[in-house]
Amino acid sequence: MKKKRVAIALITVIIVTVAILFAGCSGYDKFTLNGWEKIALERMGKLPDEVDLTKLKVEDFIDLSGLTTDTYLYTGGEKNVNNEGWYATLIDNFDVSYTENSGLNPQIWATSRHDIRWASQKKNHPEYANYWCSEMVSVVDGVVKVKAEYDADHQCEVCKSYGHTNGRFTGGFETRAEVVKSDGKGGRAYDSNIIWAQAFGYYEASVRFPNLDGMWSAFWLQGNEMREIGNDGLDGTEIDIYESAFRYNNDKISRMGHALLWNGYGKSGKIEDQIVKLEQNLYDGNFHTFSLLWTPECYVFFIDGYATWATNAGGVCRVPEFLRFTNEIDAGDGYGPHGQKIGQFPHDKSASFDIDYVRVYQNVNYLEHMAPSKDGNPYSQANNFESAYDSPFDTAN
Ligand SMILES: [Ca+2]
Ligand SMILES: [Ca+2]
Ligand SMILES: [Zn+2]
Repeated sequence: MKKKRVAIALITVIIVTVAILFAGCSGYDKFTLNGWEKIALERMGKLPDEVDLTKLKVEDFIDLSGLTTDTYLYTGGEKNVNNEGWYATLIDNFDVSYTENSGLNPQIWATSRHDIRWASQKKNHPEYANYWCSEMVSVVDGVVKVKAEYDADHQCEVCKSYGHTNGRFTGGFETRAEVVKSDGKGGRAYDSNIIWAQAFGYYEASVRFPNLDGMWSAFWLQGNEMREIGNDGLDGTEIDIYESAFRYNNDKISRMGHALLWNGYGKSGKIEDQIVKLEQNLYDGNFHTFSLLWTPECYVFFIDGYATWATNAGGVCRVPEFLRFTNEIDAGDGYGPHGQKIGQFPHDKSASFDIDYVRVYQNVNYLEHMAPSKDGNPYSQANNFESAYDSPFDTAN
């Protein structure tokens, strides 16, 4: 009996030692929550040393219980608000396929504009250019599929009229319609017509990455005023909930990038980003969830339901932003976002970025923190979701 206890104690010591050694070299992140874990801790009534900060879940931060996960669009009037003030605003399970609009609900979505996304980086290979085309987007069995493939004889009428017939084609869809017009100099310009936008709230999508060299996908938010140089990120911030440029993992650990970009993209542009290391393999061929809690005080990012980054960089955006799901292909340089080497897209293979659902919720307590709209009316398509913020350096709209 006594001997057995000693043996058990010894085995325990060995297991604990091995566990510590593994934890020491595994490289899984502690995750950088910058103190915003206090939102979860206060709700749970716990102290920081009582919880594992790598295991804080969405439901530790917010309570979405009692709210629908069925396809739904809030268009005004009665709200079904739960105890914590949350209500559903936009839920699309893509379980209804529309005859037009690549199968997407035209009340919510438009496909990203037919255009060149990245010019070829190889002079002798103009066909390495990456083009976006609506015809690459379809809704199949409750899933949006954004295909990516090389096409030497692309037949889309719009793409053909632009001379985009030989290259790497993919696309995206968003809650904004870009409408082409003349730039007055024989070229193309675009109106950015927002179909649906929201400031603050909780945003979640379940997606499966395209699994080929030279590719990445993204779930991100943008506003029409995010190029305005004044007001830091308050008048618009690109919020990259994720960008999947981390298929190559030399140490077999999954990585993912979150990012915030504000004050435009030129010299004035500011960026704050975070690359997190994960235990789970995000390239296992399954769907994974990526979500954002955007409060008036901070942003909290989640992967598969666990908080991976929190920050208030740029000041927190106070204007409505539209949603984007986009698929991208390298244009011969073999590099993707976050400085990642992603390889060359193979011309004899195709891949698909799959989106199973999108869920967005709002909280009644956040509404008063929104910036006023330009015309004083509620934000809507009528005022193109434009805020009263103005900047002498405005380079957008
Ligand atoms: Ca700004
Ligand atoms: Ca679905
Ligand atoms: Zn096209």
